[in-house]
Amino acid sequence: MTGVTAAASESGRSDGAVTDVDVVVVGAGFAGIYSLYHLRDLGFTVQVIETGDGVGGTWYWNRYPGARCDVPSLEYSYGFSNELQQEWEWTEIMPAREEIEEYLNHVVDRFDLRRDIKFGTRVTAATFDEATARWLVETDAGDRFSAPFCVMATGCLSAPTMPEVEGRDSFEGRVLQTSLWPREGVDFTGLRVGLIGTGSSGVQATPEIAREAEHLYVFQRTATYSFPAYRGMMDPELQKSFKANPGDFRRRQRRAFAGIAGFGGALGPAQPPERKILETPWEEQLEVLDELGFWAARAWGDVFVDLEANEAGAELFREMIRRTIDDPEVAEALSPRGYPIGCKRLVFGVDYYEAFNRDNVTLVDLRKGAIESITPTGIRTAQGDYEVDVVIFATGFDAMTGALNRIDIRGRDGQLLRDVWAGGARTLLGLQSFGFPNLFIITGPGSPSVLSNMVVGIEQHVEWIGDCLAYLRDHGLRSIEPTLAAQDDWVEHVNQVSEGTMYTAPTCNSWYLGANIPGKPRVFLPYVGGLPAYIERADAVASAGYEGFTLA
Ligand code: NA7
Repeated sequence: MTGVTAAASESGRSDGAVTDVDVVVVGAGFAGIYSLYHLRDLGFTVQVIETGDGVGGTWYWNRYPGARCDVPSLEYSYGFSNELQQEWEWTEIMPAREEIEEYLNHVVDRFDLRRDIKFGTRVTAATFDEATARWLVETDAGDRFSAPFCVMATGCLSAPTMPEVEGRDSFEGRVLQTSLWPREGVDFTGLRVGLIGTGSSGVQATPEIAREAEHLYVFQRTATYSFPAYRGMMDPELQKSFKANPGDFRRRQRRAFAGIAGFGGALGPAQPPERKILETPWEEQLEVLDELGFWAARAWGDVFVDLEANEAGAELFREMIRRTIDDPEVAEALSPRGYPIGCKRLVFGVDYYEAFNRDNVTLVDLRKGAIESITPTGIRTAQGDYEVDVVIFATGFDAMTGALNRIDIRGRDGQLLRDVWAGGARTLLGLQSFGFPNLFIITGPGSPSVLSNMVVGIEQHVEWIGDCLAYLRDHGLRSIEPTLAAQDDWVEHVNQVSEGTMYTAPTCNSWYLGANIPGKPRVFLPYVGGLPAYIERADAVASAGYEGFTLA
């Protein structure tokens, strides 16, 4: 079905050539790659459009030193092809960015997918034409694709944000962003570096940059709970036992709350233990601290479900910081206070706290005086000036909705998705939004997405979409869209299950809630009910002939 039609196209536009395909997929990370493979396998013609010059999404862009996945490699990999699982050898338990990028390039070449990916091209607009029930997708390179279906595989953390700091453009040194890191890498030898942000990116980069730079200043607005990341080379026996029965392992993943089967035990116990921190005397808590270090805070069943218990766990965590950091003032500045453990996505680092014992690392606690401006020679705060050669922004993303809202997505009646979502994203199952027929979102807001193993969530979504498109084709139908009532019910359910959890505590300000973006409505974006319950619901909807959706 792929072909170039000139001038008057089915999309109704007449100003240039339009390429017709069955499905346009936006993005070539884990989600876009599998969408291409799976939908092509089902007989659809697919065009993938990717901004980067290579595949990988998150693992293509975030090239900062120390970038690493916090889910074990055997868990964080595709299960759709047994041949692929058998032939690929992971070298580390927790894969580094480079290894994941290599893996995804292997997948793309192995299944001959590259020929249908257009690289170095950003999608700027997607417009639905009701008369033809087709999407017109336009790019910054002037391409125009027309397709009945559009799959947004745009990622949950792919729209970087850089705060509007006065004077940023006046800086005479180099400005870097962790999520847009230069491909050739950066040599910090002999340089004074200012790193802003202490989320996962800042925490992973800190010890790496500290080893190289003349001096590293870490500008911290909120002290983080950083747990020691598991590091280790892959045990060949473990990999062998995985390969002996990967099907069983993949089934267990989909039955696990967060899509992680716990294979090899690298993430500790899968279920929270029975004991309660609120019923444990401090001396006994300290014994657990002696044994488990920072992980002690997670060794009680009540820490993640009860705010008082959570604060007890946080105090134990702070005790471990005091034990780790030489300077008591620095230890106090690094101690997270005022928000629960787990309300923000857990951060995993290697030697993060230890880096602050180095002579060439200074913590700048912004609670004692915020950043006021960037000067030509450094960073000015209310507590003084810091002269640096490089400023690095590790300041995060407009999560879950940012990448979609940066595209002019116009559905029925010309309505813009970002306007419709101005008060908060609304979807049915995180897959589709009312008013936007035939537009699918992979791991969209309202699905387990970032609260589960992304690869498992992605595979499940791609397969659901594939089944749906095949169903429409088999039944001679051309469009699908949620009903408003079903969408409202789902949004209410998503909100309901998040109520009373750590995630929505009044003291919590996370990107899950959009709280890191000025003006973004405070709405809890992912679905916290767990992957198994979600899959059960999504499967039931499909089995009932796509109940809650309008098919035409
Ligand atoms: P995060 O987790 O959103 O972290 C961003 C960090 O940047 C965080 O410490 C922020 O402080 C800080 N930040 C943001 N804006 C500013 C300004 N204006 N001044 C000072 N500090 C600021 O992004 P990451 O890239 O680290 O990680 C994103 C996800 O990737 C992570 O959760 C994993 O899923 C992988 P704040 O806490 O808002 O006070």
